[in-house]
Amino acid sequence: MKILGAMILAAMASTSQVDPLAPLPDAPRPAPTIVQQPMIVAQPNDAVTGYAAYKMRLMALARSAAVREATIQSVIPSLTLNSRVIELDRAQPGGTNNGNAAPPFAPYRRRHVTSDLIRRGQARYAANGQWLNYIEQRYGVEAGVLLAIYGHETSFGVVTGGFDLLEALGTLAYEGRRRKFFEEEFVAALKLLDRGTPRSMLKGSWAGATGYPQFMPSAVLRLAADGDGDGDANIWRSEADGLASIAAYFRDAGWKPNVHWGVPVRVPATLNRAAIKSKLVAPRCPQVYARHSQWKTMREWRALGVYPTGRDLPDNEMASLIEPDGPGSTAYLLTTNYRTILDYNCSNFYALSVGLLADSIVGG
Ligand SMILES: [Ca+2]
Repeated sequence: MKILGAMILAAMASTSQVDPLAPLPDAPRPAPTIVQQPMIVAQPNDAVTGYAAYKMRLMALARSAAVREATIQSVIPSLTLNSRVIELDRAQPGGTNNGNAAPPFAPYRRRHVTSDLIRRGQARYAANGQWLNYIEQRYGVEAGVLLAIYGHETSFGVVTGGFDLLEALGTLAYEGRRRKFFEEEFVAALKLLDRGTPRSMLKGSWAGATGYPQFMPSAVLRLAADGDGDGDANIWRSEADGLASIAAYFRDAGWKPNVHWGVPVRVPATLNRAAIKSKLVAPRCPQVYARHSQWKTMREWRALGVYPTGRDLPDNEMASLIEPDGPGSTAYLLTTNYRTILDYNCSNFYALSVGLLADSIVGG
């Protein structure tokens, strides 16, 4: 989830169509070759020697974070590099910005707000009213949005990733593109082991996201929640716990109860776009926020001739405008809660399709 943000951002700014919501890129490896060590990167001697030395650093980091010595010894000495993880990481745009136009939203939306996801989301919504209500009440986050995140991230638990998290995170930390980030996540994964989570449970995407919410290990430590009331927060086996954990994440990121994410609107052709352009530069993923207009109240938007086409928002609600495919196409007014979805995954396409899927599941 979150760590894909920069990649998605870069993808949006480039013509290369990197799709953050495609099934996680951890399909089974191609048929095994005869090489006995497929997990080792090219230049095996250099990489192995280098990694052996680097693992000493991982051990030191783990010790300074008070990870139990038995946990350290059970994981790090036998840890190997995963060449597939390196390959997938290097295939990412890596934050380069070539200044090309963003790809269109409409086809993305068709791929990610599908009748299949809507149907399966509706079935879950109908069947699990009791615990969904409980989670909604407890965290103040709409069940539709929780189900939409769950559907988008893992196709409702079908695709949660099969990479060994410690191996993937150790590899990414060693590779070094975002070393500090992955070192911290590696240590967080060790702490999950300390806390009693079995290694066999710690599977996920090549980029280290795990479980139904596709949390990074530090988010699991901080926010995993018990949604079914059995006293345990298991984001890998309990859907209710997975959704409660997503809700905990949203509440922590500032989601306000009873404020919808946004609404589709009709924009008059005469609207002066230059006059509503935002002058703020966001500290985090600025290219994503740059596509949002200035904030105005719904009353002010109506005065400019911008009207919701379906569901409405209160007059005093603040919203900013996005026209993902430019003037004359679809347009949405977005509330502060939309930004919480961006906190989960910083991509306008992601956040819009989560909102639209939520509306289709629960009824906009
Ligand atoms: Ca539970």
